[in-house]
Amino acid sequence: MPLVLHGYHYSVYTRIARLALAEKGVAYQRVEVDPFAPDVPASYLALHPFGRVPTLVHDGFALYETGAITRYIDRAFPGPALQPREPHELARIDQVIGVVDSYGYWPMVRQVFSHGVFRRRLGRPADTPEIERGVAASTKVLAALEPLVADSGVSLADLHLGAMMAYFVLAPEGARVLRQYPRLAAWWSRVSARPSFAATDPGLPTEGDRR
Ligand SMILES: N[C@@H](CCC(=O)N[C@@H](CS)C(=O)NCC(=O)O)C(=O)O
Repeated sequence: MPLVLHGYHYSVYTRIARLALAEKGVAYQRVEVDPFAPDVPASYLALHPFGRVPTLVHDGFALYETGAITRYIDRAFPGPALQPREPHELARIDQVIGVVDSYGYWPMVRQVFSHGVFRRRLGRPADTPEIERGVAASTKVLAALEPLVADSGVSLADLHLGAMMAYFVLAPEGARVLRQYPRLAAWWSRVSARPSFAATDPGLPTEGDRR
């Protein structure tokens, strides 16, 4: 049954879906879509009306929204379960994913990483006040996550948060925030060592990516 992931190489949300597929050991094809390009193909917009990435298409079944995609991957394919069954534990997983989506993505990725790392790599000016606002908002997010992360196993919450943390700590400002939270720092040491993280590492843009 064909399985296709439409996504952007540097997208954290695409990486979350790739992490789930890697943890399950599921083979798939990738189609590259840059959601920031001015000319996102109409064929992609037909799959995702908001023009974001990723979208998963499984044997004709098209699905967007990363939380829905990773839960689908976990339920539809064999391999290790990435969600517990116990209601309290499952609620914590869903809560962490919600916190990351609602409060973490923008400051951790779009403010601290994009301005502190990505834009600099592309030779674009970094907006220092934007980084500072991102650090302040991210500190609140990491403080909230400190008691919520698990200290063993792997779940969809670890993948969701992990994809964002991987970018966040590439900025020295982000790495400094993480050091203030010992449980989270230990969680990150453990989770980032998983083979799925090495297998899905997007790297950083090079001179050739400038546009
Ligand atoms: N709620 C969406 C968010 C996906 C998202 O924001 N993806 C980013 C890339 S990491 C994107 O497509 N951004 C394009 C834009 O902001 O225009 C999901 O969970 O899949």
